[in-house]
Amino acid sequence: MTPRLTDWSLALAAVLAFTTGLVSLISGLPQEWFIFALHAIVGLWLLLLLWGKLRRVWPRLIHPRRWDRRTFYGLLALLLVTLALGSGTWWVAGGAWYFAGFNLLNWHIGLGFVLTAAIVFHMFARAKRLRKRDIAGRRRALHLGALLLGGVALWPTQQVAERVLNLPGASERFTGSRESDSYAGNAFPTSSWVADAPRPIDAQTWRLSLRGAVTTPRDFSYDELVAAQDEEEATLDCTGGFYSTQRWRGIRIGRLLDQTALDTDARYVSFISVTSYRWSLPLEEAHTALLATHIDEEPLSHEHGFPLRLVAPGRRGFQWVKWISRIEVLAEPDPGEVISIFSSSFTDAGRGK
Ligand SMILES: Nc1nc2c(c(=O)[nH]1)N[C@H]1C(S)=C(S)[C@@H](COP(=O)(O)O)O[C@H]1N2
Ligand SMILES: [Mo]
Repeated sequence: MTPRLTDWSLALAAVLAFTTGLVSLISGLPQEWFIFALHAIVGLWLLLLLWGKLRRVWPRLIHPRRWDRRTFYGLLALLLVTLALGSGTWWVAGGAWYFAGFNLLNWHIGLGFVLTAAIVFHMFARAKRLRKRDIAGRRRALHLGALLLGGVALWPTQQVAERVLNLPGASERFTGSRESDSYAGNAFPTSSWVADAPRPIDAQTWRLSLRGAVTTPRDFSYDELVAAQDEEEATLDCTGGFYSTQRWRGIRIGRLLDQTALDTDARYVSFISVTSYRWSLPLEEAHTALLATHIDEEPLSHEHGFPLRLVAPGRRGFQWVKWISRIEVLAEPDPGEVISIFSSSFTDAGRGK
């Protein structure tokens, strides 16, 4: 392949790796497994392409006479790519390594963002146009096709190897998350998207308010919600890399919404924490989701969102809002919720004031 074709293939692979990685963060339904497979395949493809690029720039790296400022950036980029691909691959194989309090998956995600930014910057500064002769010709096409196929073929090989070698990663869920303390009540790990840490909530004075596109806004007491006794077994799957299946108890959101009439333009239901952290579900999905007060017979612990948290099967953990005090029925989607999950930790309530 010509240098330009290698470089443009690398750029394409990087864009695909970034998008599939981003989409994987909000994927949790079993039928969305292919997003994760695609992400892995693109990673393996990147590895093959890098091999080609490395062979080309190798002489420039090993001869001190040929070093310049660009060598330094080249080496930095190589290090970044190695760490990003390495952390992902190692996590998938079952690696349990922590650095600065973050696991390999956390590092993989962080490095993915940094690397993408670096590539975009590099392309604006140095990208050369693809010419016809970079892509024309049977040999070129065959070569490119072989590399693509190589990436696709490596994926099942890696999956089988993982099982044959019985690597710890073989027991991971399709999302890459590892099981932790299922059916163990409040004992499973607790997690925050950033650092939400509100004060414990007094259930006797706490109220859940239902507002928005409804004919009569309503407040519910803790005891009213507990009385419903609806149950749901569901898996909380955190993008940080653990999952836990529990029997949740509380009130089905459909049952709650039935207590008032919805406006005809009602489309989404937004769940809002005392810290202002919020997330919404389409109305139909919200109907079947649960607002949990208990895990098995135990009330939720403070860390798990007492008095009330969202249990949204098939959604990733960060969407399972904890410490809910308000529900708002919406006519439009709420793009601001994406910002709310980052900013809530900086509100007074989020900092525990
Ligand atoms: N209010 C609020 N809800 C939240 C979060 C948060 O930071 N604030 N973190 C989310 C994340 S990232 C996950 S994985 C789950 C973790 O739930 P757990 O602590 O019960 O395990 O809660 C979600 N709900
Ligand atoms: Mo999470």
